[in-house]
Amino acid sequence: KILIIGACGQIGTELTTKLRSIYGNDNVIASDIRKLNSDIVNNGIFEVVNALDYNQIEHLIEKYQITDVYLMAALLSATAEKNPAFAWDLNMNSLFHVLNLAKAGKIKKIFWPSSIAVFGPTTPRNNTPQYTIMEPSTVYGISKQTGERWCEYYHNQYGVDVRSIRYPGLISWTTEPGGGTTDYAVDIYHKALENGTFECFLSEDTKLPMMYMDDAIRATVEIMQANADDVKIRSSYNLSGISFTPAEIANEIKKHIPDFTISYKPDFRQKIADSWPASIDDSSARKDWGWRHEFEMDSMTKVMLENLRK
Ligand code: VAH
Repeated sequence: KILIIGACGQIGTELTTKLRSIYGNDNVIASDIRKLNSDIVNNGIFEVVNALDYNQIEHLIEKYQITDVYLMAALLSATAEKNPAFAWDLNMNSLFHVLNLAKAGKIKKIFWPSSIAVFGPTTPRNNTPQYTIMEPSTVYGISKQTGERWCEYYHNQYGVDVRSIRYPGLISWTTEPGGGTTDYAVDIYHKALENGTFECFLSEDTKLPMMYMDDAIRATVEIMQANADDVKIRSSYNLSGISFTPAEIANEIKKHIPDFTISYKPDFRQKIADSWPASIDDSSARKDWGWRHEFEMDSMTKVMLENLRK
């Protein structure tokens, strides 16, 4: 049985729906700090839980005889910069709770999301390797890098089966992001359809690694279904889909909405984006557990606009 913590968030919503469809509604328990998404709350089992409360999580694990936990609760990069102390508390201590429950033998497998934000301004920007300089300059990035170290430590010292992916910016028409630096790449589609124009908080040539949500969810399911021996990296895997700049995505949208216009007004998030890679080398994920991305910028844009139009 599966427990998803943070089931109403940007990734959690789609992950919960996917896991329910694969493993059945009775085997997937969704949880979040509040009842934030009516589909997730009403279409299966839902529990209110605080990711910072060890006892609450332990209680749910015993109540439903949980074996696998997906810990999706976190503060994203931009929000974390506004509240560093709380971001650190939430992002780190929720992870410790789950790692310690696995160490105590109460759960068997953990999924924990990392991010390309683990890299920093001194990291090689293009085709960033799996193993390279990592000096993240955001609280979010520091929390993800530290989390990766602890995941690997718990695996090596206590045999905890924890699996992780460094997600790029994720783009979806079903759920909206909250508080990230890559959020513009979702908002641009909404604004293109609503107003035909978009003001971007990053500069036109800011290239960042991105991925269509379906690919990211499939990667998550695949790494969790892989044989334990094939998951050789127990910190977190580089994962790559597409990389583009705001100008490039705007041009792609113009193919469907010819009158679409974009303007640029970089804010504090520009500095965060500038500290991150432009593209990612994910050959380890491809080799170890057979990862392949499907969506390119054109196919993603088509699906995004088609579905948002409805
Ligand atoms: C953020 N979407 O912008 C997240 C992500 C690649 C960055 O982890 O904070």
